[in-house]
Amino acid sequence: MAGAVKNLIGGKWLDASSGNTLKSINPANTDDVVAVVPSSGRSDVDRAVEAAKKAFQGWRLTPPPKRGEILFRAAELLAKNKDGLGRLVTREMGKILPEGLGDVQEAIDMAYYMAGEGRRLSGETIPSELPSKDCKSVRVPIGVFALITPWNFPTAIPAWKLFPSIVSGNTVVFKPSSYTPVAAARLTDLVAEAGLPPGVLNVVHGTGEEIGEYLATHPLIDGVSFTWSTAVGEKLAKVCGALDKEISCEMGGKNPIIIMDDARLDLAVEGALWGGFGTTGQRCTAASRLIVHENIYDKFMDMFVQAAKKLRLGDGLVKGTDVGPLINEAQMKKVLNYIEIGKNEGARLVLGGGPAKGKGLEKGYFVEPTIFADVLPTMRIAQEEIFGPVISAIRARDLTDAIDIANNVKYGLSSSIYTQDVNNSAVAERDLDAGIVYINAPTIGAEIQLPFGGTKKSGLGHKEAGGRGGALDMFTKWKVIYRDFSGRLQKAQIDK
Ligand code: UN1
Repeated sequence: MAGAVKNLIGGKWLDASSGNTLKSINPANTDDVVAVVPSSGRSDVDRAVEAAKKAFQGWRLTPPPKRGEILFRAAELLAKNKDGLGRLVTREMGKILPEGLGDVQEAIDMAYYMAGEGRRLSGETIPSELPSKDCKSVRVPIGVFALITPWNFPTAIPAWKLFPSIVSGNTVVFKPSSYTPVAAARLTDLVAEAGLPPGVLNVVHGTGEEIGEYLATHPLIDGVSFTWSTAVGEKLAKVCGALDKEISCEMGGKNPIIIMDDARLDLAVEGALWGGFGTTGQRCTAASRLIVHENIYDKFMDMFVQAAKKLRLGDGLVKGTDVGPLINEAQMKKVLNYIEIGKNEGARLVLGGGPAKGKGLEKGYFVEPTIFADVLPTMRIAQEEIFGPVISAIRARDLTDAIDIANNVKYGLSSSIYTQDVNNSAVAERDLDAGIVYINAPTIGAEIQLPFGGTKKSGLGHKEAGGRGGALDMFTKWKVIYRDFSGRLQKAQIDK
């Protein structure tokens, strides 16, 4: 057991006021209880939001470089604890250990990057049309933020939201997924230990059903940053919009890799395996569609299926494992259901297609890496987000056809093309309707110093990560200051 986890409210570690708890379970071995966690209710949320509200005035006035120094210390603590925290991510979420460590590394990167923002957070100075008058725009914090995060990146996605919101001068109430609360709690322990004043960062554990919407719509909440499904994000955006709250949502994806007939097929096979089956397909950025030029379709598919057959399923903590379990029974049922849908739609199952059996897999939520060939672009398995190890391969006549197929879904998060032709890559870069385009790399692996987010039903509001054009826009608002030191009334736009 990793022990018991508590809420963090106004600098104090507390149980849920009801005393209710929930268990965090290892998805590779359901006998393994990672920890017991508070199952909070509305009164816990009320307390946390009030603590954040109370801390806001002091934090708003703390110089940003000082806020950044605390984040720098948090980054150092995270780096020191990377190994243990990475193992915890793997144990609680299921992704293989190199990815568990990568999850933590993404959080570390974000902490260092946002620590530096403390000394930038810059606006503009712009000349006035009048003498002895100056004008500038400054970024100011928005207030109290609700941060609601999913289970697939238990430390990285919280870090995308926590560090920029805090360095910008907001105070926050963070509700991590109830499937990965322990890794989130360990992350926030380390951030608190770095020296944040009480109430700046509050953590409330519990289920989305119980407290998610209540937190987001709380009267004292000024802004909401949410990552998970399009259905929940759109609903939250509607209710929060009606309440005049700032809200940004990162949501689903149906990300394509286009493989042209001039591509290096060895590279494309490797990229498709990593993009499609990495994290067991449980990324918003997962490559769930391969759009393959008809001239090389058979050859590529042959190479791809042969390579996918070699993937080893198992506990992510065991060395040599390539693919871990799904997060829980509900996700497993959803993925298996999509496999049935694919079969019924007439797609050709060429690998996998069911729960994985074998030694070491008895007690986890394992599904075989699954590949459907000859998928038509209109089939549900080519249109809907599955969030599991299921890849649909579609034939394309040429680049124009491939881009049409790629764009003809409701999502637009990430996309990719494999080609050795500079003109093909330029056309794809211009015409793929997605927030992220990769050339000769799979759809996953965005770096934190660039904005992250999608078009269409993949994203709402501001982008995550990055600085300008990304998270700083999410967590600050612009204020414009005019200062007249002429000692007389000067009138803009009025002829003398
Ligand atoms: C997600 O899937 O929700 O680009 C986030 C990537 C990671 C982040 C994914 N850096 O795949």
